[in-house]
Amino acid sequence: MHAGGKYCGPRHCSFYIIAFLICQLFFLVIFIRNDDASSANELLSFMNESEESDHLDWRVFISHTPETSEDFYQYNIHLSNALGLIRKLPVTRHHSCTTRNSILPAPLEANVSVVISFHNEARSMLLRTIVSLLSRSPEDYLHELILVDDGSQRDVTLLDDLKRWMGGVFGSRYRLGLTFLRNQERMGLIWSRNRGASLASGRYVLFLDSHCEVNEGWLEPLLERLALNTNLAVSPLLDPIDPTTLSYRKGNELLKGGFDWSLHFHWLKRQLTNQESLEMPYQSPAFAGGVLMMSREWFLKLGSFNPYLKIWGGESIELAIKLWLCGGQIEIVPCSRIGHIFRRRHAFDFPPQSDRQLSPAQETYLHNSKIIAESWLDEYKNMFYALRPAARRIPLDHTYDELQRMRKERRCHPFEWYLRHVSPELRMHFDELSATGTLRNEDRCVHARQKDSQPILASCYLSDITQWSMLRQSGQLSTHRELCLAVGFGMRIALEPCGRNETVRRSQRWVRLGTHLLHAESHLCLDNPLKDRLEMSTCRSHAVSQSFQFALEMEGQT
Ligand code: LR7
Ligand code: MN
Repeated sequence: MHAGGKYCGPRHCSFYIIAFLICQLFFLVIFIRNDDASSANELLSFMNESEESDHLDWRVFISHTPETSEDFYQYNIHLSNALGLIRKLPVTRHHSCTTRNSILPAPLEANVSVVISFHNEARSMLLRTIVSLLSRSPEDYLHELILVDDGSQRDVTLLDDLKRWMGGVFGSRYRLGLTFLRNQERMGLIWSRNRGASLASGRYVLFLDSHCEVNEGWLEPLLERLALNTNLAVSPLLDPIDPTTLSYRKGNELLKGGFDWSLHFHWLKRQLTNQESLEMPYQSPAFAGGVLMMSREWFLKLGSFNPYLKIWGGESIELAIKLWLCGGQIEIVPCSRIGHIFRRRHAFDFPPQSDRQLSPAQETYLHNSKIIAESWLDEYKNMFYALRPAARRIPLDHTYDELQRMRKERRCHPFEWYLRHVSPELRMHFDELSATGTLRNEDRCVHARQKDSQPILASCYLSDITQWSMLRQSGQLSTHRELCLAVGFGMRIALEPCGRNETVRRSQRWVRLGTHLLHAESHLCLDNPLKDRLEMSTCRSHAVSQSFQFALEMEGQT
């Protein structure tokens, strides 16, 4: 090998060293500039100053929102348009969340695919959802955004315009994956979210409504919890955004997600234990509504959202039940905050269904609930049917073989386990009752109409026919609105707010003698002497007019 060329002398060497240092400096400058560009401020100012570039300006994008009536979106559209791309949000989480650093895995092991399905969403609202996500998530952990336009009707160019706008802003500068999908026909949010998730490639998948604003530091606390347990699924704490004023308020940390025996979602109160503080993650029987994040692989293994559920409703309850029963857990993480507009009514129609007595929205929800009951509730499904008798009439066009196979393969617990270990509230409600459901006398049922306090007998097939609960301890007979059947002045039957103190309770106490309902204080029996009337009269053991049956007897079932 020759000397010369390959090895440097002192003069040459200093030249190389200086050149090397200059290169380093050059790369450092580029690196710092890039790093800056990824910060939220830079991102926002770039979006704001983008008029000179050739992509669609966001103000133009919003100005193409079709003219609609005020209640088309069920929120204040003018205010939403006026708010712009992003706004400062109040800090709603506990101050300790801001001061502590989350311990996170490397980005490649913890990156997130966000799936947003929308149907008839206003441009400004959807944009704010997306921009809040992009500017308040650490870039390395946000893997991709999958947007599904679920057959929006008025604004058919929205998705294409959005593609142009986002392509212009993010096209060459970010590693963020962008997928835009459109269902030509509306498929419902459950199917659409599944479609999005099936195309995702991040470690985790997050589902979000299209009218949310994520708050500062929302992602890190969720990632931190998920990294500790692969079978965990998490929800942030939801901060409500008012649909009229769009004001962003602080959500309640003392609530967890749950559902009742009709399979309706409810917030449940929780109590802090001695060692617990408000900002600590806590277990929850169900998700905080529909925002949830979990391992994509685990989501797919559990069969995604049940694909037989239609349009809207029940999917997060179904996922919660199967998660808990098949080896997972759910936590709500109060250091993670996401704002959501809670609308007073649905902002969309439901496709027509077959049952004349139910609205399409009711029937769709009932259909979905029936699938959950049949798939997961085992013998407790009787409780569901007792409270939602109309569900029996709803036809289902599939069998449960696949799901039962999954339950077996994954050795999922029976529903009993969920009652024992996950939702004592649901179990307590079951244990509290001695009978429930409609209360039938021959072919008619005892019905408490909204407008008056005098119950009558009505067709058992009314869609809102009253469901009664007979409380084991107090003997009270209550409706779901916490009104109790009582006997008042002149032996008149009336509905009163269910009493908690002894005196009131005594006048609301009923004793069951066979199928008779005996009022404890007056010793008279509930009777139907004439047409739809209800009266109190002397008990006669064989009187058919005094015979009342509940849809479900719980005696001996616990
Ligand atoms: O046919 C439809 N196709 C859709 O893509 C109907 C709706 N959608 C979209 C819609 O545009 C919205 O983005 O689906 C999303 C949810 O519909 P909303 O916002 O009209 O209803 P909601 O806020 O009452 O939804 C709650 O219940 C749903 C039941 O299926 C889902 O679980 C939602 O995720 C749930 N939302 C929340 O709990 C709010 C939390 C924020 C989030 C995410
Ligand atoms: Mn919503």
